[in-house]
Amino acid sequence: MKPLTSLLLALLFLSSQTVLSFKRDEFRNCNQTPFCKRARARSRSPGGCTLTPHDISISNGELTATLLSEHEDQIRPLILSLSVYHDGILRLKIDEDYDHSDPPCPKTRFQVPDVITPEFDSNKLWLQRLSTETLNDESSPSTVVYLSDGYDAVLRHDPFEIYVRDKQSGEEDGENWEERFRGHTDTRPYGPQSISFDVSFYSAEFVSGIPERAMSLALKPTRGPGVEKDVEPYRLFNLDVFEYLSESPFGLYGSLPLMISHGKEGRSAGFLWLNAAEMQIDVLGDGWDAESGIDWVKQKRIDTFWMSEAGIVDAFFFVGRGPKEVVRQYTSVTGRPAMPQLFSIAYHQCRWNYRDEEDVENVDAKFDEHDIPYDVLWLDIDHTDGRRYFTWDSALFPHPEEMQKKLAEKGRHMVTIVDPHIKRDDSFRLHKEAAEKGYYVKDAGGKDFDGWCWPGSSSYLDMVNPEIRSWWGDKFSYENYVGSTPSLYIWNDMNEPSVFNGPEVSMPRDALHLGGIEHRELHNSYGYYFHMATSNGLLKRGGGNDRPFVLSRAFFPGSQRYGPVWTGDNTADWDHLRVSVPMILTLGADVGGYFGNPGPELLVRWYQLGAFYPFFRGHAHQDTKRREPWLFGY
Ligand code: NBV
Repeated sequence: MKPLTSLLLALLFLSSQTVLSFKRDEFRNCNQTPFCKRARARSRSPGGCTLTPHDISISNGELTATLLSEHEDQIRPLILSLSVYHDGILRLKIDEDYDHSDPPCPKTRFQVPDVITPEFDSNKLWLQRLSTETLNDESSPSTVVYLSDGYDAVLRHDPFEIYVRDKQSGEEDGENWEERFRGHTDTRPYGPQSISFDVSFYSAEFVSGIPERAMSLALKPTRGPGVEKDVEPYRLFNLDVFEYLSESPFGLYGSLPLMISHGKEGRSAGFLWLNAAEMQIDVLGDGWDAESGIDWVKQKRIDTFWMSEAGIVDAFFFVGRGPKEVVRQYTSVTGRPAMPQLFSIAYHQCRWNYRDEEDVENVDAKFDEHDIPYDVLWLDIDHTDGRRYFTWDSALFPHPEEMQKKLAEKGRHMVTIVDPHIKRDDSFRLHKEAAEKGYYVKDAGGKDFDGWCWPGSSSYLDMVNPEIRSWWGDKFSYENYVGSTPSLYIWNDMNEPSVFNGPEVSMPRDALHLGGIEHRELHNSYGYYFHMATSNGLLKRGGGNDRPFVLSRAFFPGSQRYGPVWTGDNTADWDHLRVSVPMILTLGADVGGYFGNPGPELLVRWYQLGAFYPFFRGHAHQDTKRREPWLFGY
């Protein structure tokens, strides 16, 4: 028997309605995604791993080993390291051994920077010794590492597995180089480089996590008995999904590769894979592996299968007495949520768009007239001069400072939108400077990437580069953002990034970032770096004495340090009201439904529920009827 509340990992590394508008065909499914199709087609079982650990030893306070495959196609060995941190957190890293590579490796795999907090790194416990034991009735030995007073980490040699053991219980593609999707060609200059592995959650009644998707909190099985053949794995790939469906597992604007299990004994476990490339995850239903002889009822185990297009294994295992403890451990790795501005926990009023200064003044006055409390008024993309962010339309918003001051006198704030696509217009200073400094993401041919978004032809800043983030941050100073005042805060939208004419409405995977990193390797973190740069800019603007407020649509682990996120463009119907509840257990949602027109009853109910959302904002699409709360005659 395997121990209670344990996580197990076996690795396989490969080298190298209104709703009618949701267009499923615009996006890839698993069969159209070579790494996913190939990984899913392979047979899985914990015993099916072909890797074996060799030269297990301690180096730098960590357990290290070399992983060799029995397959002849293993191009270079893999290096494994297991490290232990305060609070019983286990970290597993696996990367290729570039030093013993023949032929020499042209490129190292991407490791996501700037997510793990420096404090977490300093919490590493220095391993002193390892013990090798033959556990229970197993035939092969295991190396055991002390994790905490309650738990050990076990590395089983054959078949290769890593799991967390509760001490007290005593239990234990078509592989072409180039690849095409809907007329877009991905050159894949480094060929296929995917990773996949199994993770099992013991004593688990259900698993949740891996937002964001408009469905129940508990994740339903995607494979196994009774699950239809064409059910897709859960996909983590930040996308701008137009008019998304309410009861659908389809992945939306943000990605958190964190899964949490919970069992009847009140124990929870968590697994985080820090990897920013596209990920797909299967949750396997009871009895998926009928031949294995596993008694699923007794086992109370949930098996999952994780696949990613690129990157390395950098995984964290958490165990605790409930989800709260797991989340605490998770935030000790990726950072605690930012302390919100007091005003930001109250009601926000938004619309695409409040037309002009007079409209702003009227809306503000009506709240007072009807004695409805509100704290923040928002301006969407059309307050700018031709969607050049940091500017104002001089005919519609000629006096931005005065407008903000009038609100501020009543203790109210304003939020303006700043998106990541920069209009390619030489008379726009921001663009000129960015182009001259070489700050844009490059296309596969090495030119500034040029994509279509709200302002027309646009380029995108390479936010993974700290120098560019710092330059961007300076744009929020009062001198640079002309017309801004201390009561103005920011909203980052479209940062998946959304590119209207790109594959799946996003950036091509072979676009290039700092140091030749391909976009495919960091896609899910692009919006995170943009959010980080904006938030740090506001911090600088306030001389360190003001808390930033920056709302972001895209997210990744660590986003909680920089500000709130929300569920994007939902719809004014009852299903979207309902699904907003499981969704906002991880995020916030537009009150009233973004698309469509809510009737009075739906809007009232939405306000009643929204008052309990962590981020409470009424918002609507430009084609909807005006719906400020006093317009409904109650
Ligand atoms: O900036 C316009 C909208 C915004 O109102 C909304 O909240 C975002 O989620 N934005 C998306 C772009 C277009 C939506 C159809």
